[in-house]
Amino acid sequence: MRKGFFLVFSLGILVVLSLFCLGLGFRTYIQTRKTKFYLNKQRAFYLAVSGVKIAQQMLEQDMQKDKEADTYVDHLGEDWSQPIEKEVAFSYPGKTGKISVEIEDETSRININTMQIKMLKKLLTEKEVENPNNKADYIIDYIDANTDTQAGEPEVEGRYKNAALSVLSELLLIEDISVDDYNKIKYFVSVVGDGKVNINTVLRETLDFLIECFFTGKTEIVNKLFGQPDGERGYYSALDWQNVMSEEISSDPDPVLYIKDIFCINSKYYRITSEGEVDGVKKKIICVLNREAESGKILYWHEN
Ligand SMILES: [Ca+2]
Ligand SMILES: [Ca+2]
Repeated sequence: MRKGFFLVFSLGILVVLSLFCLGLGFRTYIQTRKTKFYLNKQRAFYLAVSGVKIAQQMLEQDMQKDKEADTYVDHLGEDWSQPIEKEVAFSYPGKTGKISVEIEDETSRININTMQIKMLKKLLTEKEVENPNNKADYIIDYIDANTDTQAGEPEVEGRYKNAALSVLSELLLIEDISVDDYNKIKYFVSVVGDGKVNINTVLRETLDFLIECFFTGKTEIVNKLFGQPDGERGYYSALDWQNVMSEEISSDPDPVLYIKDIFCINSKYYRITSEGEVDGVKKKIICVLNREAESGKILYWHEN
């Protein structure tokens, strides 16, 4: 009887101990995996940061090149606009990481802070945002210094910034603007720049929209303007694109007059998207910088 009891008791202890060891082993396994994950995440982050540095250097070199040639032009045929993929080897063998970097010209988009209300309403309508007119009013009221709403009522205190948006996602703080609305317009607008759009980097869709704002039904102007005069080379002077437009709208005495403040041929604001990857663990940095500010001043920085 006693013997049996001891046998069961010993077996019980053995089972408990085994379970404990298994649990401990599993916890250690999880802990090791977690540590490895965070270590790789950190490595990926440093790779992403060096990707940002590479991009900053490329933009700096481009600025120097433009300065030396005395042609301040930024277009999609330049080195900075080509995506960069780089394998990076670590100090211990067999370990590598990857950096992917993309640079976009922020002035290929329209600055929402300086947009006329008519234009903003048109953009929201075209991008199929619901209640576009009301939402454009809310955006304008949020940004403009004026403290009366578009409808003429006094603005409710605290609901409006009455200053320019600092980051585009601030749109989501505005009454009625949903994530869905934001996603519909985010590729066409920016919050930096003097309001001019770089005709050498603009998206076809944005160019379509801009021309349509000024010359209804004149899509042939877009065909002529886009990608001219020489594929990806871009326009080297404002006169180049103005001449193309004048030829196209000869019935109008001075079509360029309407839009001379809409386009430019170079840019100082750039968006860098840099991703580091180590063992399948990724870290992404998105930042916007003013490359003409001392040492490329970062205006916006986001990590995920
Ligand atoms: Ca350039
Ligand atoms: Ca206001």
